[in-house]
Amino acid sequence: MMLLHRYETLFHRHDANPILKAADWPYPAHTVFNAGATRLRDGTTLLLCRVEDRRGHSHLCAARSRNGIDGWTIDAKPTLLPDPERYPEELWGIEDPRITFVEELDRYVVAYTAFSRGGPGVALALTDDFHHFERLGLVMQPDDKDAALLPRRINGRFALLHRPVTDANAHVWISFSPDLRNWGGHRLVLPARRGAWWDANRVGLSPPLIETPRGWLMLYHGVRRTGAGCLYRLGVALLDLETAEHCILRGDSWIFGPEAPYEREGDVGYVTFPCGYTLGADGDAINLYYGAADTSVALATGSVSQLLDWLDRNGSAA
Ligand code: BMA
Repeated sequence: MMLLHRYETLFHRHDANPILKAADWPYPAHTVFNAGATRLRDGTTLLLCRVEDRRGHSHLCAARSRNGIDGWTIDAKPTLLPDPERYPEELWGIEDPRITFVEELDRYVVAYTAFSRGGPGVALALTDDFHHFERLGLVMQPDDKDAALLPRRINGRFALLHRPVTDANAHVWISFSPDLRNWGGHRLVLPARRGAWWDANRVGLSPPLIETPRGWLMLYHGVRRTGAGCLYRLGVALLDLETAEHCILRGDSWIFGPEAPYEREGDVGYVTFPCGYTLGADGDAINLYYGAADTSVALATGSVSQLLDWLDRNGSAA
């Protein structure tokens, strides 16, 4: 259906963007982007940033701020470095963390991409302070990435969204586990569309799912390949609350994409890549943290209820 009204702005860029960049780092860093996010018990916003060095390898580094916008305190040295001797899957670095606080464990679970000869795979690590980490190792073998755990069990099992590459295309899947180590019950949740669509061929989960009374709200990225390269844009879908396996609504158009100069220019131009968010005290305001052009971290604000309302008007049953 053709849209007869103006496109709505669902996410508003912060004036202070980009809020974090390599020049802010206390040690040599080439680029800082694709940060996982959470709010700590004392209200501090913590960003677990992907930091790429001049070898091209990435590690993770924590930055903390009272207001989630400025005044960042950045760890003086890398917070989580690849450990290829014990975890060979991390040979070429660790990337794109997504953070989920799991009340049952009273710990944060970080899902990240471990990159090595076999390609990118999904690894998990547990922490309660972002200083000490317990690695669980690789839970999804290559080629797989863009994973995040749900904050609670679904019908008795932990649930992980992830993005395996299957038939040369890439779709979002869900898998289940009794113990975070053994995974099964794999199901396709959100397939990439085909043809001219903005989210044709390759999609992936962006930040962790947002639980709402109507279902799990999913922000996902679509990769549009063009003659000039790729465009990484953001879309929204709703998964059913009971199983998180079924997409009940999927937006037709993308809702956020590279427009600002810092999103269009950088190591990989035309990329907006959110890996985390925090919610406001009202449970509705979303602070979305995204990597801009694989070079810096930026912030955009939105609202859960507005996203749901937009989906009702611009989504279709998938
Ligand atoms: C994806 C991931 C992201 C990156 C994006 C654009 O495949 O590797 O880390 O931001 O490509 O380069």
